[in-house]
This record gives sequence, C-alpha cells and structure tokens, in this order.
Amino acid sequence: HTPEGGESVVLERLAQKIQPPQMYQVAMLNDDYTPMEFVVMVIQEFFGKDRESATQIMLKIHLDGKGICGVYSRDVAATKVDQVLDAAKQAGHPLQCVSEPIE
Ligand code: TYC
Repeated sequence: HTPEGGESVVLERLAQKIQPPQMYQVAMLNDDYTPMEFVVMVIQEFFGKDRESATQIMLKIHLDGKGICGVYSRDVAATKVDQVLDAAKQAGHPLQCVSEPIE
C-alpha cells in the first residue's frame, strides 16, 4: 500500500540505527633492534603496500616512534596484529604492533 507520513518517520529512525562498523588502525611501534629491512618486508607482505610506501611508513615509525600501517574492521585488524607478532617472534625480533579503534 501507499506509504504515508507516519511510516517514513519510522524508516528514518531505523536508518539512523544502521551504523558502519567501528574501524581500527593497526599501528607498529619503533624499537632499537628490529632491522629496517624486516619492517619494510612485513609492511609489504601483511598490509599490501608497495616497497616505496612500506619504506616511508617504516621511516615514519623509526622517527616518530609509531606509525599506522592500515585501517580495518576489528577482526581483520586483530588478524594483522597476530600475523605481524608471529612473524617477528619467528624471526627473533622484538617488533610490536597494536590495534586501536579510531574516531
Ligand atoms: N629502529 C629500528 C632500527 O633502527 C627500525 C625499526 C623501524 C624498528 C620500525 C621497528 O616498527 C619499527 N633498526
């Protein structure tokens, strides 16, 4: 049947309840021991960056202490952190990585 005024108010209120998922930034932390080359490889492999962008991100982390490697939904961000920490541990490097909600 034909929608009338009262229904559109209900639909608007429903639409307001549909929110995009909370997003999470995956940030890597600087340390004094992990080789720059290893960090660049990790950023390329797990965050899909080309060598140039990966190098820029690595240098930002090296200089500022921290840098964002990507932004993802909660589950994907948690998986990225696990992958980075596993790779670092396997290679014997102390590289640290965290996931943080944004906005
Ligand atoms: N600071 C490290 C070095 O001089 C390089 C490095 C960069 C380590 C980024 C960790 O997340 C990191 N070898």
